Amino acid sequence: SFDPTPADLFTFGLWTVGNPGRDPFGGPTRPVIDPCDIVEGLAKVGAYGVNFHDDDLVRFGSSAAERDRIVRDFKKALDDHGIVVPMATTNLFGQPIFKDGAFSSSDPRVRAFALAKTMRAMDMGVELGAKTYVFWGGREGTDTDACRDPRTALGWMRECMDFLCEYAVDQGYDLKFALEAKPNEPRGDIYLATTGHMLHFITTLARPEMVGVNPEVAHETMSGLSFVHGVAQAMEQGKLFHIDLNGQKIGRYDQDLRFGSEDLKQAFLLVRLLEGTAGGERYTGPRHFDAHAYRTEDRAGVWEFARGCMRTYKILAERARAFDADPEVQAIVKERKDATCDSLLGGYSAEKVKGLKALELDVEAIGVEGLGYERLDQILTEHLMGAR
Ligand code: GLT
Ligand code: MN
Ligand code: MN
Ligand code: MN
Repeated sequence: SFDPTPADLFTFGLWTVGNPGRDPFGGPTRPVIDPCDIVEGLAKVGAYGVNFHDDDLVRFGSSAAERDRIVRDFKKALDDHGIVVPMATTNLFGQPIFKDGAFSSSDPRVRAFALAKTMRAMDMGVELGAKTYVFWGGREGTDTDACRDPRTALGWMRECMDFLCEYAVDQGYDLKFALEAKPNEPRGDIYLATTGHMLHFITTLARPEMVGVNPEVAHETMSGLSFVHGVAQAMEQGKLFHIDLNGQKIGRYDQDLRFGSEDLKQAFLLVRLLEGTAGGERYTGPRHFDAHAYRTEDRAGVWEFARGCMRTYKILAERARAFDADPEVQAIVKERKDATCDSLLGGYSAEKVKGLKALELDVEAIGVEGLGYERLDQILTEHLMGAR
């Protein structure tokens, strides 16, 4: 059955199923719901976990006593419904103080406030069980690059990330960080625009082993890039710490649509990669949906949306298994062998240099060999359409 169960590790953010349907041109179309009711709803649809920003759970400006009461109630709801909190994050974009960035703001008061807010949010996340901490720097960027040297901004961002890694270690937290890229929106240009930028930035940190990425389908697609390639690069380096699944049309604003509702083929190839049906290592972390229902929907429509994300993922996983088990597919993609060339590839040696330069290959014959990828892609399409 394609009905989701907690064993599937599907998670949603409070801000996703709790999204009231506001957009830049119109107010909410759905009432705000209490985080505890969201937990109950998620349990009913078969989800595994819930993630949140500090401000999703405890309204900005709440007193310490209010915070403690909210956390206590939320914990009880989690226990009552068997829902876990795998990931938490900080809202460093909503308040006016972050209008010109948080960690990259030119104002040291803003950077200091951002650090303090993040540490408090980390404390709360850890208290509720989070093992992964996401950083989405939505305001870390510019509307006019005349305002600061981007190199200075990157330095400040590094300084803050290093500070927070030390904080986590100092507190004895069992926490890894996952950086989420986006090219633009809400800023004209956001620093570290893609997962590739993030992967390099991580190598410049003081504790690179603590930090990985949280790629999002919509964000990489906005950049016009292959999401599958970005995720694969992160996986190959052991850096896929978390993932934001959703749907997106290329060249648009950040749509955050139901998973698989756009570019089903890319979604298929993504699930195939994550599930390792072609033989590669499987992603074992939570499958997080950072998406929200159409603004046209009421509460029932929101739960329909949530079920849709999860069912589509499971159906695609089943389709991917069938595709990779298809003998015709295996025949086309099987590993090619050539004893001479294989012995000359791999690690460098002076011997191999000689061998490679002396190699005589029928370049023309190889150049005209057909690879069968038209057939392969058609088989993929037919599996996807349920015709095989
Ligand atoms: C915001 C953003 C998402 C991020 C969230 C985590 S906040 O909804 O659009 O892509 O993942 O900060
Ligand atoms: Mn996201
Ligand atoms: Mn979004
Ligand atoms: Mn998004």
